[in-house]
Amino acid sequence: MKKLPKDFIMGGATAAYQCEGSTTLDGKGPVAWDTFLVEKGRYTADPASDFYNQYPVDIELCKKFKIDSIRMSIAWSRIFPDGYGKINQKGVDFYHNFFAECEKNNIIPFVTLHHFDTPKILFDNGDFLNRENVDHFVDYAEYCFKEFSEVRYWSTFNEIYPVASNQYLLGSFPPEVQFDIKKTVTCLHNMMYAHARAVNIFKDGQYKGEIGVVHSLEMKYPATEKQEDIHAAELDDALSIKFLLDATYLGYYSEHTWNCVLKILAANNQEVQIDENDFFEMKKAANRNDFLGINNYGSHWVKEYKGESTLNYNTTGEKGTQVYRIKGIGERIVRDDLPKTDWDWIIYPKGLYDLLVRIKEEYPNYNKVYITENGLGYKDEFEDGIIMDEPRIDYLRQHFNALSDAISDGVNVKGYFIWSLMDVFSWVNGYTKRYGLFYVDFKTQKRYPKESAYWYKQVSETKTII
Ligand code: BGP
Repeated sequence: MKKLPKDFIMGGATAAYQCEGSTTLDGKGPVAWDTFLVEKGRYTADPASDFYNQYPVDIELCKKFKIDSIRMSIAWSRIFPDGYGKINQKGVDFYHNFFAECEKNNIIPFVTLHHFDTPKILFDNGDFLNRENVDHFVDYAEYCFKEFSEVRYWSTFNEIYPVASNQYLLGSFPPEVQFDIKKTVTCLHNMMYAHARAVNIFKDGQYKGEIGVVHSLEMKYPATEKQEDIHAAELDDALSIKFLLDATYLGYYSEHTWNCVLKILAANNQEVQIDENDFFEMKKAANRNDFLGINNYGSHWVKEYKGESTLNYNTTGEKGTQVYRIKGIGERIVRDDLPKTDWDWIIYPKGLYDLLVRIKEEYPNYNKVYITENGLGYKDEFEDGIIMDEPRIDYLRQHFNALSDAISDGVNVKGYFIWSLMDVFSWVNGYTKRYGLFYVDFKTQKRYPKESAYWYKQVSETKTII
């Protein structure tokens, strides 16, 4: 049986919009998702897991189940309903109360400043395509560093790549723009620049604690050994992995990364201008990241694709319906020989191992890693309060083993946050795709520990992967 280090943090992850509910309560400002979900008529983020009222229950569960830390996010529009300017004291109080409850129970809050929920006024104004919003984000970050001095772990952003690609490439998030590489790259760069500025403010201001960023990083492998497929995987990798890690740890884009991005843009008849002055802040921040947060749910196999972009994003859990072909990059193929979730996400724990080893080799200044999200989306069955989620335990066991191997091979991984702590609502999949250690009955808001919660507790107590 493999082991984890003694000081390894075992956590559970959440995000404000996916768990809090109370989306219009106590002065909270709107976000684009509020109207988007109503327009789609599928479901809304109310009540979600009613974390706004239930957080003491969730903290208590953490304590009981030996979960050391809750990864959560501050809803920017609870603090600044318009994104900037007037402060909403009730929002500020809510988070102070939450942090105090954590402190009382010895649970570490691991705080993200932005998890897909830009205040609506700023979102409608161009979100991170608009450089004014970079300034607003940085001001919001600085306000939080000063106000919430009880926090010791800060992440600037959650998943910059999915923000940019879901908004402007795949169109699965509002404003539902598809196949716009220029907007995708501009958004990626502006958010990385905003991250760098926030890091520099944090470090120059000598705030206590650690700061980092949470990236979604999933390996891209060539579908075959053909040169064309190797190149397609390289292009996908450059845009979705290297662009982010170069920006984070080099403070500029390497020649290889930038050439790949230019190639993708050219294939789509687009160009991007980046202000060279941005690299000043980015280079200054490159060695100041205390940690890298990694969200990892699977891996991708890519082959050459020469046609127009076509997509089908599996939002229903109907296996085998996913299609992903992007002009100028390639096609992510279905691997029939590998297990998949009902939402067509390929389960490949070795991908996590390969990714970690690669980061250590390619970006030696990465400092340390927290796995900030990983977990299995599953249609849990609830029978008289009992939830036997054996496939989730199996998924976790395999990923913990991969992690332990990476640690043995010298990667500095200091903690793991399962997605998700309790069941939450899923952005494009609603309430049926469950990830939690604790089952939430969304009608009564009662929590029930799943079988996996007992497994997780044992791993946390023994630091042994059972
Ligand atoms: C990540 C997000 C989370 C969460 C998770 C699962 O990209 O950071 O917020 O939603 O993915 O995704 P989904 O709910 O689409 O299955």
